[in-house]
Amino acid sequence: MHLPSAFRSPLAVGALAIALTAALAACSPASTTSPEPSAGESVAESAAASTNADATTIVISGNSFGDDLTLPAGTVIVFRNDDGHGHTATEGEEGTAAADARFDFSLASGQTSDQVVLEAGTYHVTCKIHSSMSLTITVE
Ligand SMILES: [Cu+2]
Repeated sequence: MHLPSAFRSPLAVGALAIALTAALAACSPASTTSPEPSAGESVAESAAASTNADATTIVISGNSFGDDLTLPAGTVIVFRNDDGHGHTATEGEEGTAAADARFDFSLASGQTSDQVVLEAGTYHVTCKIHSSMSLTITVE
């Protein structure tokens, strides 16, 4: 059995090798043109969100918000429902949200609310499920 003459020719083998090299080079990415990542930005941005480390936690337990509070303006609060059933933490009175309520959280058992930044003034807090639940936060 004889190989076709082209495969025995050193010239043809050399041409094949060059063609393969060119094909491989075409597949590899052009590394010199990829954009440089901007230094230092992405890490700082992702670290801040959704931590309650600096928030004052108002614990709901035994169908109660606990004692009335006086807090400085700018304080960040969250509500945490430690009861085995749902509550709301709602700005309002006697189970009804205020017309201009600044928050109205539905909290399942064990759930923590979003943060509220307190402004100077008085906050009345109630639960829409248990109208007798009441908390007054005086913000100075
Ligand atoms: Cu409740």
